[in-house]
Amino acid sequence: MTSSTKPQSNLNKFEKFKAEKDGLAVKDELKHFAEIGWEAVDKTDLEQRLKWLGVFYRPVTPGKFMLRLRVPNGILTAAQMQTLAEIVQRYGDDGSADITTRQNIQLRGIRLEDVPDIFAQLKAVGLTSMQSGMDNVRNITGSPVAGINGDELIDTRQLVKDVQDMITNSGEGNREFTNLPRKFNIAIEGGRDNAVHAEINDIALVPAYKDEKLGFNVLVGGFFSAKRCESAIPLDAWVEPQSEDVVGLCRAILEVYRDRGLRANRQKSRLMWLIEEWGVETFRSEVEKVYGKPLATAAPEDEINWDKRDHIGVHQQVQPGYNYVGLHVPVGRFMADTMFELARLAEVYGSGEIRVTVEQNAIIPGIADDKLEAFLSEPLLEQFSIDPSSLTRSLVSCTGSRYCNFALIETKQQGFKMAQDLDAELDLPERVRIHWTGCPNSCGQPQVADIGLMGTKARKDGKTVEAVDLYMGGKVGKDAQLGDRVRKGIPCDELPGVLKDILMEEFGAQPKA
Ligand code: SRM
Ligand code: SF4
Repeated sequence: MTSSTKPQSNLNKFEKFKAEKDGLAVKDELKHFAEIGWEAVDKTDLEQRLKWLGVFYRPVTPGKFMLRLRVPNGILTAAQMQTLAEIVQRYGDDGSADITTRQNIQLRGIRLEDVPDIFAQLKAVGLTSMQSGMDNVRNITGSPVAGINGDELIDTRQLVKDVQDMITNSGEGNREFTNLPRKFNIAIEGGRDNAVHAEINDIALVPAYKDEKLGFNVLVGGFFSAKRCESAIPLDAWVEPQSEDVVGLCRAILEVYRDRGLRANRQKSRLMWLIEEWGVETFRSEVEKVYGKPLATAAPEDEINWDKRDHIGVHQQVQPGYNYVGLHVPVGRFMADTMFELARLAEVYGSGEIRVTVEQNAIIPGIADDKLEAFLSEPLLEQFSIDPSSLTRSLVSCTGSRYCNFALIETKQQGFKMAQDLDAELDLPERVRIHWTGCPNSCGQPQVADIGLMGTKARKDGKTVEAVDLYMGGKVGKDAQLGDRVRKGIPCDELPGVLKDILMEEFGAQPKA
């Protein structure tokens, strides 16, 4: 059953507009929109359906749209990065790009009338933005060092791409999966350090040996929302690491979610709510029916048994004589010039590839030993350091109020400044991962951080001020676990002092000599 034929009752407004016209339908209207101008576009098409194409109207910057791409497994070619740089460049100071917490890229400053051209440019280099927003499957994440990491168990690159191609009809758009009850996240991890935060995805495949054979254990139902956050739970299933099985299983889970997922209340529509309503055994057997063959039971344990790495700095690849170098991109933000430069460096020194991470940083792989020294003296590395100071190194931030109308606070700029200031004051014995998120939607994943900061408002001296709720105790890598809110409503101007105390009391920070 496709989404459009699903019988609906008690439809909420999102279900109604999806039933009236599929989000993907606006793809054929882009030229018309370009002619009439964004102000004349139907409100639902403008503010909602365009997101099916990755085109986001930004109420904070009307007329300057955000374009969310898909970057499967976080891997881009230099030519793709160059194209993205060219797109952003035409918008001058309005043009920029962000690496997202899903190992993806978003472009800013985009004019709606340019979108048809931009889509042609993207297609020419094999990129797509289809189905990257609203009730669709988001960018599919994988280890950013897939295929180059000596300790890898499964190279996920092709698998991630195959799953994306199935969902998006190779980037052209696929109406089979454009009317899910809600957004949906998939991660496929092939390494031991859980680079993808498997536990916070609706489907996560994690490496596991079953009867000495390597494959994936399957976790389901992880999600964050303003109402509730949950870690994924075991489906008690194991799949072989072949495209047919991995794609088939993802398809089966998506079909069950699409056709049977809860749609009445958007606050209770993510996959976990369905799993809970049915019980995981029933969910598993419904998936198995659609999968069309018996699902193997899970391996007793998975192979996620390392601490999480951040990939910054120089690392030897599995290919002898080659290195990958992780560059710290402060709060994930690029301008056209830095994107051109990254593309150039990847071509001149590396294998012509750039990878991005869920920590919003970049990796250039394939740098031969004899080119390393010259690479490390390139001016871009002064901006995108391979040895950043402690707190800035592990800083992650969502978009915040600069561009996001849900935001209750500004995030990237003040987060970066606070990290820099505290780095200047304190010596830290180990990494402390601080994540900022501008509102309870949790795009900046404060629950996975050592210190998570979630935007809110507080009253101070009779005024409403920007503030944060404080989360602590998030663990990543092996034994990943979500942090909890431990304090509410800390005004942002008091935050540097609060963070300093926490860093000294709980993370062994010492004032610099
Ligand atoms: Fe998110 C909505 C940005 C990762 C949970 N998210 C939004 C919107 C689209 C809201 C809007 O229309 O303004 C934000 C766009 C702002 C902008 O202009 O950039 C937005 N989310 C982001 C990004 C860009 C944050 C970042 O700076 O990296 C991330 C883009 C990922 C991507 O490439 O697709 C991003 N969002 C996440 C994550 C993290 C993750 O996936 O690991 C989450 C929590 C995990 C999850 O979804 O389970 C997340 N975003 C949300 C939610 C709450 C979902 C829910 O079930 O309630 C919303 C609001 C919604 O969907 O109703 C939301
Ligand atoms: Fe916007 Fe809130 Fe997501 Fe930040 S967490 S990008 S403020 S929706």
